[in-house]
Amino acid sequence: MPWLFPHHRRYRNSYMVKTAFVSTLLLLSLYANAQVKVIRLLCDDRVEPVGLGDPHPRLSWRLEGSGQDILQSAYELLVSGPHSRWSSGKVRSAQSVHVAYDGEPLASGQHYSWQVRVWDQTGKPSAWSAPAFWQMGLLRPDDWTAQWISPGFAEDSVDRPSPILRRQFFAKAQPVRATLYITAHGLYDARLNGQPVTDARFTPGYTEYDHRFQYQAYDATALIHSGNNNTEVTLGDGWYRGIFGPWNNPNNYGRDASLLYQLVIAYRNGSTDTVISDAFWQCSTGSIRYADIYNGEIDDARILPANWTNVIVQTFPKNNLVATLAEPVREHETFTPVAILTSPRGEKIIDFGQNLAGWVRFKVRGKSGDTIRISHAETLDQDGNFYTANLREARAQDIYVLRGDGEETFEPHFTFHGFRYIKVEGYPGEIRPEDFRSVSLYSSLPVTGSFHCSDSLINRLQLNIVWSQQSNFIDIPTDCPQRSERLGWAGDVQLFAPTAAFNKRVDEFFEKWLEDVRLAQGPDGGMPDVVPDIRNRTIHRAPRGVAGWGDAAVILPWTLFQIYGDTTRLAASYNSMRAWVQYIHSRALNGLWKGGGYGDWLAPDPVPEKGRDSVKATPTDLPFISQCYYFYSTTLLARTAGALGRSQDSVYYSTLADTIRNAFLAEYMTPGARAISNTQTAYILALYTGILPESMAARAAQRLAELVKANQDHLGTGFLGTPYLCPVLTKYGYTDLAYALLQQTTPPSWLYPVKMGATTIWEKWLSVLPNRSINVSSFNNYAYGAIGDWLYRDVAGISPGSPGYRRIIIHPHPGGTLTEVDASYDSDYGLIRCHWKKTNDNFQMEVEIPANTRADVYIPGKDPDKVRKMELGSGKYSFTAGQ
Ligand code: RAM
Repeated sequence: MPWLFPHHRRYRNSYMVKTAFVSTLLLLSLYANAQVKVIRLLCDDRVEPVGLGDPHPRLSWRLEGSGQDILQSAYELLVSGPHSRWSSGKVRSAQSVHVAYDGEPLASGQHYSWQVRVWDQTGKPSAWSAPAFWQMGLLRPDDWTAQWISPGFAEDSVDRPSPILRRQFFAKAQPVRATLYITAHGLYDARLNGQPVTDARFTPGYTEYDHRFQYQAYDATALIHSGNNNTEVTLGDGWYRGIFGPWNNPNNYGRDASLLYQLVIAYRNGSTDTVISDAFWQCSTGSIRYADIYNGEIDDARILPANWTNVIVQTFPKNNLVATLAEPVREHETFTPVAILTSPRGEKIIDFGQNLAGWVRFKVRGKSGDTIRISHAETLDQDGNFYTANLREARAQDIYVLRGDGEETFEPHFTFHGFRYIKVEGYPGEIRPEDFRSVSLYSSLPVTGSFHCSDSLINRLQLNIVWSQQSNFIDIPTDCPQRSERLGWAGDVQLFAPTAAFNKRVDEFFEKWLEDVRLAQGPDGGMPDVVPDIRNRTIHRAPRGVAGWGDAAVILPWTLFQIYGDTTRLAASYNSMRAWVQYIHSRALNGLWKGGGYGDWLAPDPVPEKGRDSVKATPTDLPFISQCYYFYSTTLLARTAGALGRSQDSVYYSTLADTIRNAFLAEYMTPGARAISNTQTAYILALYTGILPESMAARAAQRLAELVKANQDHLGTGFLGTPYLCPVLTKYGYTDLAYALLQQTTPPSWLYPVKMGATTIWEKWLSVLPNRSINVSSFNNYAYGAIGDWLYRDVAGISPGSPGYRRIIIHPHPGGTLTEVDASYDSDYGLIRCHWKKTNDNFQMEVEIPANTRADVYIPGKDPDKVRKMELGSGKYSFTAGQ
């Protein structure tokens, strides 16, 4: 019995000795001179944002101090703007996250600086924090004096070079502040005096363009000088008018490429100049001869802009412009080639070692007109040849034509590819590894989580999850970065969101997407299964109301609320959540919703293998699945109503949930908890969603466990069942079985792809068969990466005990062959960490709890009765248990 607490007394002794000793030492030094510090000031969850659209920005800070049990008892905020000053006064409150600014109305374009100080639990004040700032965006349509402009020349409707728009302007002095507000129909690359204004890519981002365009605001002070200046903006087709969507149509949202540009230059004497897009701009085209998200980019470096002509002023609306919520896409890691190969077919191939979304940057010397073609692929085929069959219609090729004047560097601008390998054609001279880099591109969300354990295959799985997350977070959450799809599939989003939120800070990113959900939802509450809803532009009546996909309208806001505790945001989604439930409700008959759609998408057909009898998978009944989701969304809506103080709604939807449950039990379950679909997913959904009464849960869980065992410790689940398989097994006492599934290496399993060399999560359990033949699919789809939530939550044991982690649960579940796990999550309050280690003699656990929170810490024992629980305040603790 290596790490069991032999009996209660012994356990108490070992804990008391250890922690009492530690705390005594700390307390002595703490109360001698400790003063709490206030750090990491965030405004609307961002560091010093420029271009804020929120009239009541929500301010957050962290407390930092040595010792234990730090709590905030009061705070004071000070905000100073150009014409106003606001002090909150001393507010007796523990709130340190999302405190709404409540001073004078904030003015368009203005700069505000702010500071905060707090009082700790003993009433001792901190010093004032270092100042931070935010800058407002253009809040009203009238604030835009700029006009929409488009090139004045005729364009082809598909094969068109990227327009360049330019203007010269005069600055009467060196500015003290210059801010550029900018957006486009299409994508933009803006320069001032030849310098890029930003390292953000694919701006202004992808939204429901029929309803809204984001604009961005940039501090351009350093790029402008006294005297003559010039500015130039290149426009790409992007999501707006490039080829995109299920039928590969161009011009989905419009045919024009247009720019809206407003540069406000402020001088020391208080005066300002504004440079705007208007009829005085000129246009031409340059080296970018073609650029498209799916197909790639053609750059002819010999071509310089010439024949500048007039632009056209357009009357497009400006009342649909919105400030940008989320961090932009930027370039991130670069990879050097790990191998340069010649395939059996004679192709020159570079392997960068990591599948990702991005592009290749290379250097070259050659003659003017030499043409290099770079093709992209995620994998090689069974024989080692370049494999592109899974790209569907996406050409995914970049072409560069050389100027021929010495060393040239190329990287594209308005496309991205999902790839690990490239095929190089036409490269003059030898292909040298030092001349090629793959560059990853993704939304720059702060990293919040880390998970490491003693099993290197699981560590690679975690890394693959992170890579599939970032490859598919390119302004919108997508299903794949490589083929002619790259759509915001709602089911994938809601299933993966909890995992995504451990790895990175995702609230603004998903909130932006949720705003599009609200706009895309029909007046009847019906949810498209893809948002932005491009499918309804190209397919007549694309599905609405798909179980598990449409439910993202409810599940995602609720999930975000659990993690970030932001009631303002939850309230913003409330109507949309209710509309979705009403949509289902109005289509249900006798309490039953048949639903439609994809069911347990891509659930495996187990492939017979040597030494293992296969159990033929029967798909889970679609109406059964739909009913579970009907119940789940209704229950979450009732809870949301409760959290928002809408008690009538809460009662109404709880009662409706009972009706849904009763209909379910009558139609789909025997009294002995046998489901009409005898599948893992059926039991998983019935248990996870709570539609099964607790009285039936233990038996249903037992049946689930039996099904897993009958499948020789293999999962049999698709998109909907997989995320909750291990969590449900843990909840009902089958953690050992969950570990058996996690550590399984034959297919279908999470580690089979890892063993096959995967560097991202595959869309299918068997995207590559054991004989290495390829089963056409995406090699980069995060859906099955949803196991990550269980790794953090149950294996490492970190989860919110109350919305936003004000209260924390630390409850690790050791198991399998793991001897050590070290994981952390950087919550709004600070770092939460749990590190456990199992030796032959004992179980050791180190825990870190941030200031201004409290945690319920569970110390595992060998059987569930032996788990010990204690409540702790902030600090670092270590425990040793057992002999
Ligand atoms: C495919 C992808 C995507 C999924 C849909 C239903 O396009 O697998 O992830 O949500 O199908």
